Amino acid sequence: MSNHLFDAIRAAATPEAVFIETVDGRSWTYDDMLAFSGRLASTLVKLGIEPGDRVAVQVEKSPEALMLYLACVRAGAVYLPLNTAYTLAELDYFIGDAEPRLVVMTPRTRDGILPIAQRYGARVETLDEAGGGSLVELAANAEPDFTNVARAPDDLAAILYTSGTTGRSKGAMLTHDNLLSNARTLKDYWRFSRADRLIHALPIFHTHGLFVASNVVLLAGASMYFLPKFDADEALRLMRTSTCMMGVPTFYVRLVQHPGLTREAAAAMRLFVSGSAPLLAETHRTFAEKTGHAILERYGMTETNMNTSNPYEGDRVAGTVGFPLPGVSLRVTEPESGSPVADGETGMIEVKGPNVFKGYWRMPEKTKAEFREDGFFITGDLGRIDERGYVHIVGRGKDLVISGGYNIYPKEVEAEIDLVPGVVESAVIGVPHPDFGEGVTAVVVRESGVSLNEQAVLGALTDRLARYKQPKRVIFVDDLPRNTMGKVQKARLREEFSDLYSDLAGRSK
Ligand code: MLC
Ligand code: AMP
Repeated sequence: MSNHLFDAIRAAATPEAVFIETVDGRSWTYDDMLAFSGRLASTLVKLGIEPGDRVAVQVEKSPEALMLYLACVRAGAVYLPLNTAYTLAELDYFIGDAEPRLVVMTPRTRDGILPIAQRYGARVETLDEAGGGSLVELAANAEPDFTNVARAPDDLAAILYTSGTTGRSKGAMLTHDNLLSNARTLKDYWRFSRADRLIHALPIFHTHGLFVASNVVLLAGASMYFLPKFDADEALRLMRTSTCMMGVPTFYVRLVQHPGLTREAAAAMRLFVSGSAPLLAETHRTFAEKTGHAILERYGMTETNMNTSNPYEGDRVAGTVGFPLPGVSLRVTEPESGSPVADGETGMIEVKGPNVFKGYWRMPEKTKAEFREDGFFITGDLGRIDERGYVHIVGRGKDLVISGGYNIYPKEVEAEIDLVPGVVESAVIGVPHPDFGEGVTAVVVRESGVSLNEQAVLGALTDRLARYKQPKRVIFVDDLPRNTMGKVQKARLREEFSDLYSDLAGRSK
């Protein structure tokens, strides 16, 4: 029986070749991966997981966690990874919305999540960063030879939540073919082969680290160093025995500030990829001066996987995201009407192709609103295509902050701040931050006579919002600037506070 995504992964696997090495010296071959993901898949079936059931996973990064994703694919389940920074309040929403049959968490967070999972009828198992936990104990006695559950190209492989500009987060439904077609395209476009070793320092609960990095390695039969998190010293050390790295711009900002980044240090490397947020042209240039490597920037999103990429051979132009990938149609339109803009003009980026998701989980109206009649997905990113065909992202039509590659929707943060006693209203903006690209910043109006300070506002958010969503600074003002329609003028606030973090320049890690 055919399992669309996993059949391709299995076909690319060389049994004895190394698949993952960790910095603490553990190592997994492709054979190990097949056996362990088989044991886990057998366990999932024994636990009653049926095709289409969601398996929610909030665990620290480990090879075992990645194999749990593969086990879900093999068992026909829908993998639902959750950022480890999410608070219990946030998890309550995700678990309630997705209704997973199983929730896998770290032993450390079990007590907090257990009542939430039980409330929604989900079973609970654990997995820790060292590869232990109740799920692994169950798997120890399970059968490694697993007959994969049949899955067609259009069947769901994963749901990844992305925050919404209005209201609650939306679960992007990704099919087997969304993931497979995109990973195949990237493997070829970026020339991945068995000879490659990737420095994997991204989290594995978002598209970049989970699908782009891991699926490309798997389909190439390549190997990777798995780092628990990004660390510039460690990345530089591993560059001597690796060939590629994929990262968010913060990785590159930190690397160019490191005295160890030299031509010699990067001599064994063939490719550095950046994405998830805009890479400053200055970072691109400095990196090239220091190493001789032009970082390859590409553009994607949770709903679409990767859409564009600078070329492997040819000019990798700083400040652009390159060309639409093979099989991906991209156009720039008038945001309201959807009609194409004149050549070279700025408008809404829309995409269509096998990479584009199936829709938002249980939100048919939201799904409909974000697609045009002819099937193009409206990304919310503003861009233009230059005379050479390179796509430039020039802004966002959506009110979104991207900090260190994580998306933060101001509305979600504003809603929490507005609940703090003494707050009249708030506006959350992103302003330039030397390390994270943009720093989440709250501009708050407080009730007259109330002695509310920055610490009190931040303290009230601790248990409500993931750490990366919490403002780095809270500024108090008498009034928020508004236009004649009464809408808060965030552009004015962004300009007024544009230097807020400039004193941190040169001090990032
Ligand atoms: C950590 N912190 C952040 C943060 N990451 N704050 C804002 N933005 C972030 N991204 C908090 C920490 O909790 C900590 O809080 C403080 O900031 C300093 O932490 P740090 O030690 O400097 O952070 P570090 O652990 O080094 O993490 C920074 C990072 C990491 C950039 C390496 O955030 C990261 O790996 N980001 C990658 C995100 C990603 O994978 N995005 C892809 C999404 S998919 P305290 O408590 O100390 O104050 C996508 C589609 C596509 O976008 O196209 O790819
Ligand atoms: P996410 O919802 O986390 O998948 O984030 C997707 C968003 O990240 C896109 O809609 C873009 O706004 C942004 N993004 C991704 N890659 C790039 C890039 N190379 N340059 C600028 N923005 C990017």
